[in-house]
Amino acid sequence: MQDKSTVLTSAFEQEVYDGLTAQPKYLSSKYFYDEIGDKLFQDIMAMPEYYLTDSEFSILDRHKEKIASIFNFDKEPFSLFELGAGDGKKTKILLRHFSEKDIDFDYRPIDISQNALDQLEASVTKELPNVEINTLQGTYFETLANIGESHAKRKVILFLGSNIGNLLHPQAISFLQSMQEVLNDDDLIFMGFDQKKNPQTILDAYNDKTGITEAFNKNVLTRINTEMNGNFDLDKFLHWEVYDPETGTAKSYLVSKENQTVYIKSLDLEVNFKAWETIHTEISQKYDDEVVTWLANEAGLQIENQFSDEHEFYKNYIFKKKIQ
Ligand code: AVI
Repeated sequence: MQDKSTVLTSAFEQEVYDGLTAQPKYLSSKYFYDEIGDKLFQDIMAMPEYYLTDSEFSILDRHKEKIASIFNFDKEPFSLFELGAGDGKKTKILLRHFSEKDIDFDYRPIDISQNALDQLEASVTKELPNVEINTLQGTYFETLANIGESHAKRKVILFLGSNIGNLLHPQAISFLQSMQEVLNDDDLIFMGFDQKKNPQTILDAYNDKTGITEAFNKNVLTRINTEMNGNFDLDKFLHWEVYDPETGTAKSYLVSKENQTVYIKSLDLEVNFKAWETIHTEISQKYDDEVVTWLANEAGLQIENQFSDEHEFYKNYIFKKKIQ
């Protein structure tokens, strides 16, 4: 066990300590992402089973004209903020269309990674030279707070990829609330929500036969091994996915295949696993209109419009501040 002299130096260390000493054990999916995890997530998005990316791509392509007319309803200049822009592949559909239609806007992607922003800026400047891009480095919450209500132009905030699905409902509501707080009356939020559907389609998306999702899930253990001097044997854990069609919650686990003890040196922590004991690592929530309406309402927002792909697998909703 950890003695009193061991100092936990980062939020990651503290959360690993808390999660692996809890009953049942858990680790946060935010720690899947490092250079290897980012690449694995890119690979997931390119998998045929992971329908979310193609669905959102198709929505943006099919409805770009209508989306442009809503974003640009008053023909006044606006700023298009994007939270967690990544490589901007989907967003470029809108950027290209807005640029071709001579819509007056500037693009303000927000990301924690300066490297991701530099790459995005370089590719947008090359492919879409008429688009004005101003990158903002920081966490969503810091940067949103800084944008504030004082931003001179009207704001449209994009949050794509159903990233909200990695939050439990109470966290999703406070996240939406923190966005709502920076909105003026004419500002908009455009957000992706993966929908409830045939449970098998969902299980296939999170449990591909090629093992990419398994490697992604296990990357949190790899990170503990490299960053905290741990000795997890990845082969002694199963990737396991469950989906509850009633609540719409997909959950990922790592399941210990045998009785084993893992030692994490930086935490001076010995973790005992019984055979078939679980570590819960991620939720990927699936939604329907009722739940999205409820979340929005709780956060002081209302749905203005919604767009769906042809299979109704996925929806993008436009929110505004609720009229009191
Ligand atoms: C980033 N996030 C929305 C993905 C999802 O679908 O929950 C992460 C992911 N996990 C497994 N596959 C993809």
